[in-house]
Amino acid sequence: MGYVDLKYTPSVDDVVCKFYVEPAIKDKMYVLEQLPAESSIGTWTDVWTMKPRIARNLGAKLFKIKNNYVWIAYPYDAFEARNVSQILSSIAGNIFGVKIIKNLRLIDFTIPRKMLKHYKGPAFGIEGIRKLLKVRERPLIGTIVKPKMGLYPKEHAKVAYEAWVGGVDIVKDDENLCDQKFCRFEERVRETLKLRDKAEKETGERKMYMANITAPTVQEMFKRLKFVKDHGGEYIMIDVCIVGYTTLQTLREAEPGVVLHAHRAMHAAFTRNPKHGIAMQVISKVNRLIGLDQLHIGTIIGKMHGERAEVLACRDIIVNKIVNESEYTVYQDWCYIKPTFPVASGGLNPIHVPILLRYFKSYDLIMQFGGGIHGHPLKTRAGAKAVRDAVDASLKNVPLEGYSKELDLAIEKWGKKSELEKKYRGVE
Ligand code: CAP
Ligand code: MG
Repeated sequence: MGYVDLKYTPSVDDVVCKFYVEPAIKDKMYVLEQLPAESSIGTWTDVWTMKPRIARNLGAKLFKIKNNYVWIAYPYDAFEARNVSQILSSIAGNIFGVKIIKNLRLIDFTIPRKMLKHYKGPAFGIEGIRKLLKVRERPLIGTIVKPKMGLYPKEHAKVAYEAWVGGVDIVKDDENLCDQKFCRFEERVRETLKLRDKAEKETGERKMYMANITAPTVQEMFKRLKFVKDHGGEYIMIDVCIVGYTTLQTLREAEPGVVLHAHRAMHAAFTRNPKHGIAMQVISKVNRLIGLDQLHIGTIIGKMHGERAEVLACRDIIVNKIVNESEYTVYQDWCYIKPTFPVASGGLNPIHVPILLRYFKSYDLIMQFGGGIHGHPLKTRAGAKAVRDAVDASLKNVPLEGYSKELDLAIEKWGKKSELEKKYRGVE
């Protein structure tokens, strides 16, 4: 059967994928036939069990080729619409391992309106989170308790408290802190939420704690979620790429009633190679679809890999109602699905604040600083104040230098803004 049909026009119900493909053999057309075949109904040879109705109703069609890019339409009926795991098992499954393909990258895919309606999307979204935190006109500030692990529960809570009092809105666990013997989950949550209440009283601001509920089983995750809620927590965090999409759908569909923060640890194992794997745009899309309220998408300027155009494409995918076709995206109308709050994290310090605002061109950004707060010369509280001051100064459009003692000390430790500007020339 012919899987390549350049005359085919996708229907509004098709799932359309954009791939980058490099064949490993000379016969490029053979490869382009195999790609839609293996990701829908085909295998390496004809089979007697194939029926005309299967080919007609469920076969994918490669309908556009431009250099190494191809667009493939998958019929709606090929999918269990409410099952992200099943969708990925087709469009992002076996095809990555087929020998005749040297490199293959899924760049983005369109979710048809008919499929969208099976999903809840974020419960809070950007508006809901701003309402909860009572912060309207500025980016939100977060920190990760450092070191990543090893602190006892009371020490962990104290670091969180210092950060909140210094000016941070949200404190989170690190991705590998779960329920180890030196810092039991329940004791950590109890102690940290106790000090959150104290910080709220003292500052008059809302303060949030994102406990990492990543656990060995979904049941255990629900147990930890319940513990957080029973103790007055309003947020939880999940290592989304590690626990998998079935887990995420299970959690979201249970209407957990707390903000869901998505930490994307492990994503780079499949998103980083520009020629092979699954682009971060795809991860961004499924997280918004399922209904994660916040998602790490990269910083452009921090310690983690992430090209500017891709980071901004991910931002558009999780924030905009309509995403237009571009080099990094396919068309998407999100209809009623709320936006996910983008998170920039990894290697940030206060000097990065104005640069981040210029890159992202929006206050709808959660900026997270781990080392950039707890590594401040005057320790955590001063580090948090330096970040908050950097946000204030940036919003007033005044220089960071001379704004406060804490900010000056941060600049002294991590470098002059002007030097950073030079390094990252090209910021518009
Ligand atoms: C940041 C962080 C986050 C990264 C993850 C870390 O700490 O806690 O996990 O941001 O990367 O452990 O590195 P620092 P990404 O602020 O001290 O770097 O957000 O790109 O997924
Ligand atoms: Mg971390």
